Amino acid sequence: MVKLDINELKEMSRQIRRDVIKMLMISKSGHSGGPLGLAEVFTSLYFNLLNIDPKNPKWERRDYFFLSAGHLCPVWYATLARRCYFPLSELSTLRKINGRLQGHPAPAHTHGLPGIELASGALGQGLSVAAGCALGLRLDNKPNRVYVLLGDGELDEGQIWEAAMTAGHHKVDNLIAIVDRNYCQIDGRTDKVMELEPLVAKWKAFNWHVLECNGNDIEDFISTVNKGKELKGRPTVIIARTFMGNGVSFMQDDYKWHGVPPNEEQGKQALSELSPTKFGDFIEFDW
Ligand SMILES: Cc1ncc(C[n+]2csc(CCOP(=O)(O)OP(=O)(O)O)c2C)c(N)n1
Repeated sequence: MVKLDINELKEMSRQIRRDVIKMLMISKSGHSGGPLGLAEVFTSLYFNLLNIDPKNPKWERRDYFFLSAGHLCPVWYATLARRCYFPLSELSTLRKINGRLQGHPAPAHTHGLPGIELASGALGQGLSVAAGCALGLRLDNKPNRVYVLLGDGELDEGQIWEAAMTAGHHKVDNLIAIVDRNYCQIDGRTDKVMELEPLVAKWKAFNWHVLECNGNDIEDFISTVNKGKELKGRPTVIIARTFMGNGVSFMQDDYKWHGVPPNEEQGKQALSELSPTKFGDFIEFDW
């Protein structure tokens, strides 16, 4: 099991941000803001928290991870490549026709990537899948945990709350949902589009344990997930506060970066703010 120390985790999350910027500059299309905001969450999950074996993605004892908000996949692709699920060089194929890194994720058995178990992109479905998976594992007396990542705007989907009610009712305590609470969604701030507060009270009313943390702080996020693993009798939701576009000054906390890539000048600027790391870039640009 690979576990990086805290300084390496921080450096890896910066590298993953650099990867996301370069991938988007090459594809000239895709989502910048959400993926950049989640670099710490994905680094922590894949380099510290998840019980996984990249050499054997279908390992029977693995923790399951589902990305319900599929548009966030650039950060997932970069993390999976850094964790050696597939070659780093393939990151330059984001959104290319016939490639495995489509604009929304596809699983290995449908020509997608190893480590991906659910096609997503249509918002609202992942929590239902995760709850069913966790229930099935419990029925089989398996110790595996199930994690699912949801966007906060995604919580506007009614199916999320059907799944929340079901998981709460069945006391599915091998399930941890993470909400990317960046207060931004495609059309604006979440409070303007559809008020979610009081969000903690809502999840509690559906019989969930609720934890909150700073999702851009690796130590806080890891200790919160570890706390969630100990909670019994109910599913756990972690409301992880993040900033959309975190790490890039002109994208930070701005919903307009939800679904657009940086152009060359903006990409150069972003990379100058994210200094190179010891892990190295997957591609060098000939500016
Ligand atoms: C069922 C469905 N409806 C609408 C969309 C279009 N859509 C894509 S992303 C998005 C906003 C999601 O907001 P959030 O989950 O907060 O993601 P973030 O903006 O933080 O990346 C919407 C409405 C979709 N993908 N699926």
